[in-house]
Amino acid sequence: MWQRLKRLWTQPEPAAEEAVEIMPDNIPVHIAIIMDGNGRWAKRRGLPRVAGHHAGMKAIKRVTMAANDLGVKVLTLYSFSTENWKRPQDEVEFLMKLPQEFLLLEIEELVQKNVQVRMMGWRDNVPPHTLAAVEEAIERTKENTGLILNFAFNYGSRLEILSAIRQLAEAVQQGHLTPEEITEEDVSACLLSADLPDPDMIIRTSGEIRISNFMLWQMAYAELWFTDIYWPDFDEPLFRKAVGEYQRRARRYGGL
Ligand code: V0D
Repeated sequence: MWQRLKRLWTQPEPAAEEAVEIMPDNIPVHIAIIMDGNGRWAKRRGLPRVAGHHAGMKAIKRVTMAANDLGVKVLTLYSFSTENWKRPQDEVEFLMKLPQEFLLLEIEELVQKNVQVRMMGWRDNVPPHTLAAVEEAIERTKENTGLILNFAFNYGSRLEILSAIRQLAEAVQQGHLTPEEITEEDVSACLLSADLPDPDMIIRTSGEIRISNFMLWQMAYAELWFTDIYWPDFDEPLFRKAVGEYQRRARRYGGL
């Protein structure tokens, strides 16, 4: 009884949102999401953490389709950080099976909906079976011209910036340019997101108000949006609420 009541009290509201008016102009071009709260979602239900990761995968499908319908061009999803290797080995092993499972279930629809899959992160350390599934999805969708579904996977922003610094230092040492000649564009071009626009909006779920080593350089002008809802409960109405809020902010601060 107590357990049941505690669960009722402490669970976040299901994301029951009123329909939000969205203007067809001024849709954010690039939305990046920190998909937090899978473990807590599971704990609240008395389920193992991995059940939360699995439910989180279902939310990816919903949000991808919602973003595609709205005409968003790039959806970046932070699915695994370079620090996540420190988690218990059995959890890491489970996580490394999710890309395969996700792609096995969803690839046909992604192909059919004109979605292009990409990976932003370091390929080394990723188990071969995981990487093979990701590379196959990238290959099968590379000609698609619709939404870019960009998985930040084995990604960390400081390491990304450090790598850019090393590339530029190397170029200076080789005599290709001087330190004074280095531009912001040069730095952007050395990042893993080189061929993508900067995110217009960053969403983090599950009540944490931090950026946690995610797209630190690229987020310079991004609107930040936070919700207490756990990632597995994130749905289309809540996604549309976030985009509506983005549009209200852009109307207030833009155009001056
Ligand atoms: C667990 C919530 C899809 C976040 C979503 C290994 C944590 C479910 C992918 C995926 C994960 C990655 C690359 C790709 C296709 C799919 C994924 C991880 C975790 C980290 F090309 N879900 N998902 N990757 N979870």
